[in-house]
Amino acid sequence: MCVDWCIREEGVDEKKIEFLGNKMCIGNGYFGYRGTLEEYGKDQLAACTVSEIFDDNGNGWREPVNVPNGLYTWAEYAGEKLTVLDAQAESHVQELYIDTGTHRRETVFAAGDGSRIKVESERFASLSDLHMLVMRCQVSADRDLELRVCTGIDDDIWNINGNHFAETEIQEKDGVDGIVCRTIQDGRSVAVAAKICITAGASVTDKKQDVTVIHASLKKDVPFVMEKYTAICKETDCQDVWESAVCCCMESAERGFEFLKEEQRRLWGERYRRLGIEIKGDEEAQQAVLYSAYLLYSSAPAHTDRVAIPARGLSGQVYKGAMFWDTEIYMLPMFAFCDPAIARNLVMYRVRNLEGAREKAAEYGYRGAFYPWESQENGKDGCTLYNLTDIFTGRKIRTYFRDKQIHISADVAYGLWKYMEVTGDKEILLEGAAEVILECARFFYSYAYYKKDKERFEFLDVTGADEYHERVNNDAYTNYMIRLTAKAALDVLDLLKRAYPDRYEELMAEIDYRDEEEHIRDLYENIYLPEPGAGLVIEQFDGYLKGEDLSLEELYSRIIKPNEYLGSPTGLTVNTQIIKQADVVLLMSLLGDAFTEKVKEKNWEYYEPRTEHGSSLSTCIYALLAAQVGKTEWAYKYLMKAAKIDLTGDYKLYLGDLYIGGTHPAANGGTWMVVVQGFAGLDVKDGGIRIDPHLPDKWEELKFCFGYAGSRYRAAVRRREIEIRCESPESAELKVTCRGKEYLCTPDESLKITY
Ligand code: IFM
Repeated sequence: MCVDWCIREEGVDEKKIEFLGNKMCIGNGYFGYRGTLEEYGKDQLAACTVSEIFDDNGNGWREPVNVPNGLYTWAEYAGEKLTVLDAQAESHVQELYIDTGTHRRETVFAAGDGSRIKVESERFASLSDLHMLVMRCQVSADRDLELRVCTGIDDDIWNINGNHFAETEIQEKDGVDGIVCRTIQDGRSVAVAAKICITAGASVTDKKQDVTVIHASLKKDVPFVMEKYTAICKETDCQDVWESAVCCCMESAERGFEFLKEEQRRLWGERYRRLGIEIKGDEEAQQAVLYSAYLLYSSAPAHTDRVAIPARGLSGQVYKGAMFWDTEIYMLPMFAFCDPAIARNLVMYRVRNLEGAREKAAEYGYRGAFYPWESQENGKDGCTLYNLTDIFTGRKIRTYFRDKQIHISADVAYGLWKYMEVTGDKEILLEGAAEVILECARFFYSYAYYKKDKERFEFLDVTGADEYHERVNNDAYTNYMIRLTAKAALDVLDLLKRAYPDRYEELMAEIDYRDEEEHIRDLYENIYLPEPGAGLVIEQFDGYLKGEDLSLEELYSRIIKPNEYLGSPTGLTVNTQIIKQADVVLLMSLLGDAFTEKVKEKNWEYYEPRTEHGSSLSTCIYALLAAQVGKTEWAYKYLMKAAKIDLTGDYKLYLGDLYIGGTHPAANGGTWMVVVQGFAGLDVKDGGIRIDPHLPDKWEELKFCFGYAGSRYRAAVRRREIEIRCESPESAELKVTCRGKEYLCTPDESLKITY
């Protein structure tokens, strides 16, 4: 496979510091480290964000904590700090190697006396020991000279809402330096420890205010080399965080940089092999698609189901480090098809947090489970009621994201159901997934309004996927997804009765559900589903089509201030048909079989010019549906927007005065969906899979891997031919549908379909 694994940026540009911090981010699901330089501090948004530890210090809202920066390092020569912020950089390059998850920098400084001093570093977030952030720095010069390399653990760190640590204790043991911190709200401990190993170059070391100063005598072109093994240990998985951190540092130093880097290559290689994506004829798309997968994997909790993937990954604290419906709808598909152990963690996270969802439903006077809009590690909703600020008046805006996005519970149920369909893992029902689906359905029944004259259930005062229009009635996406939840609940009940009758009886008693079945059936049979109307368009919500129908250009011409908020209650899109993100189009891309090709096409064409793509969740869905209905040129255009979002930085940085920068895992997951579920047309269908390709013109061949019901497959889609090979010898036959015809894929020979 011909892939350019290196993402590269040349030159120093202070305006790009924040953007590169996201673009060049590394992570291993345990922590993320922004793509900043070693000499950077809080003003450059240097941050190591950990998963699972959140804090509310009373200054804003609860957010994940950034821990002290163990990579903090710079060189000094002749009294001058050799950093891109202080000195003249003759050349500078920053690179991210996604095949090993390694960030690299190389800067040549031109010193006042004419000498050239080169500073290089490499770092990675280890996949073989998730606690470890490993770095190697190298300094060399074009003549003999004396310089200093300074390195420490910087505890004056960037936080959106200010300091999160009540106490920080400096520690030292066996040549390992560190800091143990305890959060303000819950007193949770995190330790950051670092061991320095000088592996080349004569030097003497001393300490100045917790910074280790290394005096290095450089010989012309002979580098000074230092390795720094930084461990991050949290009390979520370490009994004594400091002792564990010391141990981790020692062990990693023992294994050494090269060994750990080889492990990175092997472990990242396994991930890319699981995806198996090869795009022949389009190197640009190939790189962007793999980069998206890299970012998504970097934030994925392979080690735990205590958290899922935050909306901005582990690239910082934005969006409160919270997990949204983005996980189920956008990120889960790639893992369900390619890495089911991670998919299981993601769905089990919701199972673990059922209680929080029950409490939220009760808080609003409903029964069942109302999942949070911004879910944190404790399953509670981190969303504040006044989430935004009006930049004209400076007043807080009462938003209804938390109160009215009831579709989240349907997305959770949908995700669980899809996970089971793809992986065949029905056992998860006995581990709590059954309750989740049943309680989500119960919530919807308790929320529903039965409209007597029309003899149907309606859903009033909700907010759909399009957040610009809040508090609407009968949002199409919401209603269809609720029906699906009711169906899933009925199927769960049937399955339990048939396959696990004892558990069924127990559960009915435990959650007092016996009478509920009839309610859920009633809801399923009598819910109002907006149907295609004039021009086959499904109205996004009651009255949407009466909104002012204007172009995006016209809307933009009305903007007064660059970051003004366009949505409810007073933004420019209110009372217009301009929407923030895919909504009806999302519905059709997820529940494709419920609509005819013509209806899908017409709705895509209607909503596309009216969509502002003000959310990173939008373009991938327009690409997905376009690919599914054979609008491949449009699909390709939108795919590239989604796949390159974190490469180009083409995204909103502010909602009003709220900073929302970071990486975009939903778009990253959506990118995989477009390629595999859009262009190859893969989905589960009737106890097998369906594959209905529509390749973009320039793609000669698309290869990918997927799993179904515990077996692994490799597929190659060409212009007129599909080839599927089973890679699990003990598999049952797989039913494959293509263009409406059925085929069987057996483990011993590859299936070739001409389409
Ligand atoms: O969940 C999304 C929402 O749909 C649009 N605004 C951003 C959220 C987090 O990505």
